[in-house]
Amino acid sequence: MTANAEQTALSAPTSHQKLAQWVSEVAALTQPDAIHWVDGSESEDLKLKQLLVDSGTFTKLNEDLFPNSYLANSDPADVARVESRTFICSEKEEDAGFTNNWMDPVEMKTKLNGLFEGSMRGRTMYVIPFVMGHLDAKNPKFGVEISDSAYVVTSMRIMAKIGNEVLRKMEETDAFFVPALHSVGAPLEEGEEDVAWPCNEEKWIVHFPEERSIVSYGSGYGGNALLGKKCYSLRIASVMARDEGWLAEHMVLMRLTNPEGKSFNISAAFPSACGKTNLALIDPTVEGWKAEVLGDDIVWMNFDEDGSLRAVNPEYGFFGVAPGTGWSTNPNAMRAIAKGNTIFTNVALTDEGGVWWEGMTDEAPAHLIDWQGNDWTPDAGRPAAHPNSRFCTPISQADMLSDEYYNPDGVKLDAIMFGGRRKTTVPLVSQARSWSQGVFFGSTLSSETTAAAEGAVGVVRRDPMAMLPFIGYDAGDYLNHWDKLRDLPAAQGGKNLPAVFLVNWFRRNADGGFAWPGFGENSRVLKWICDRIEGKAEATETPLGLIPAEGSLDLVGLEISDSDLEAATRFDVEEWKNELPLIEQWYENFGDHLPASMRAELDALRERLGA
Ligand code: GTP
Ligand code: SPV
Ligand code: MN
Repeated sequence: MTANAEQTALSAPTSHQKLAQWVSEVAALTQPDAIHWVDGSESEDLKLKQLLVDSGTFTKLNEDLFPNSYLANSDPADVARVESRTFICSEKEEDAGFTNNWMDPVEMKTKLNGLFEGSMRGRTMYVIPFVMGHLDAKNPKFGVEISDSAYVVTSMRIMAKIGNEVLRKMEETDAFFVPALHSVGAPLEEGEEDVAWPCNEEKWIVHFPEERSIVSYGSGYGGNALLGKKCYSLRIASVMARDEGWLAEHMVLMRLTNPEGKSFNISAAFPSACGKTNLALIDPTVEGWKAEVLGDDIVWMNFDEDGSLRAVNPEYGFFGVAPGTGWSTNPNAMRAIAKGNTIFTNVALTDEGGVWWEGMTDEAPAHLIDWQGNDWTPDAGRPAAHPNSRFCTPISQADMLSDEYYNPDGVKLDAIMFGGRRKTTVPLVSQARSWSQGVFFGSTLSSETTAAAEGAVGVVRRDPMAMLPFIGYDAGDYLNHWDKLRDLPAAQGGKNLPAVFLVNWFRRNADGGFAWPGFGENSRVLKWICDRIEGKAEATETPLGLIPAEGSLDLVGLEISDSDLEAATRFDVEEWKNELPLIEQWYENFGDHLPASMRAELDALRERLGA
């Protein structure tokens, strides 16, 4: 460590002893040129953005088109979460379960220590105090990320509450915080010129669930580097939730109000890049219904004294998939983005200093600079934006943000939806008959893979509760935790669990196109769900669950052919008979950790199918 950095570490501007000590240990190990305690101010933010422009990481966009907004193009080898390099290092291997990579924590720490030695040389080490969820929650969830990336600091400032206000609050109670250490793994030698997107070929995204700590090395991309998001709010939080009787989930949170003025709060778990942000920001097409957003990616749920499940969004921004987000499909997202204060990653740059991606407008501009910095024209034969390119925008910029977003107690949840991207088999909407069946829907959730993680795209994989890459412990224990919620609130004087629904916007018609128009038209399904809760909509029994009875799905004004409607909503016994062995096979992975109730649900389904 340079003398300068040593001085700063010693005079840490905090009375939080544990924090001061951790920062000085990390500085001694990583040997940064300087230490910067992030205060979270606007002036600091602007300085960091200028620094990122100077180093070539950021391109400042045209102030008239996108005020205070920037474009970052990443290294082409650092564009998505790296699940193969993501580890849950519990003390015992069986506690990580079959869905996670595992390594002995002592061995892992030795390895990481070697990598972090001198890893911040030539760079500034940023100390970012943050809180996920409300600062005035009963039990605020603090974290501190140490990172050598200014891109991470400016992005974390959008996604979480950071800086002095958080630090002061942590100091008041000497609060526990999750230490989250991040380095891009690209030290600079004396006189060495930096690159626009420093990273390392070797990547490690590591969680220590017992200790509740995170270490990430080698990547600068979103879910790998903004450690408050998936690493803390899902992987570590799911472990906290297991121990404390609550839930940390990969979900949208929204509020719908019917023409009579009654409001319903609904959460929805869809795997990555399967439509959460689009649903969260829905523009309902059904007459008289209003939608408000509370969250688009992560929901924390806890029981109140009445035994009702209450939900909050722990994040402060959207980190949304850009491609497919457009003025016709998602005008609410576009309006939020257009207010500025946005960081774009891996989208294309227009000649006017704006941004473009596939699906933003029907017609592509005649010339662009693509996400890799090359000239691009519509006949280029390759996408201009990376399929997993992202916009990072403050949630407060959404006009449709519900006032309840600011309620630290959260909203009472009326319904939970599970949904995946399936070309066949899964009908538009089905309601579970019981909580157990709802957990069965979640436990067997499946989807065709997308570009949000590395690997092949379009392969069907099971994704329990859309949490496959995010469960911080054994997946069977996780299902048990969900299943047991049935009993939990009883001790508190009653249970009031939300209704559960399975949805699929992505079923195909005979021509291979989407059978259901989706996007704003999904409000028709939401209406049916709310009406079911009120006992106003008719349903038909299927072996799986309850689907809309003829005429109970509001189709007024919808342009859809009879054959498409049939393709989207149909329950097909044969398709489900084919699905059974796949579920059977999936359940084998859980061994004796599979809840007995899930086995019973599968047996009952088989019987109802006559298989
Ligand atoms: P993560 O941020 O990775 O967790 O993704 P997400 O679940 O928020 O996904 P998002 O809403 O960004 O949507 C991903 C892709 O699905 C985009 O390309 C959308 O255009 C597309 N999509 C979303 N909703 C629908 C829909 O109702 N129908 C169809 N056909 N496509 C949709
Ligand atoms: C996802 O992949 O589910 C995302 C993007 O929301 S990331 O923050 O990279 O996890
Ligand atoms: Mn996500």
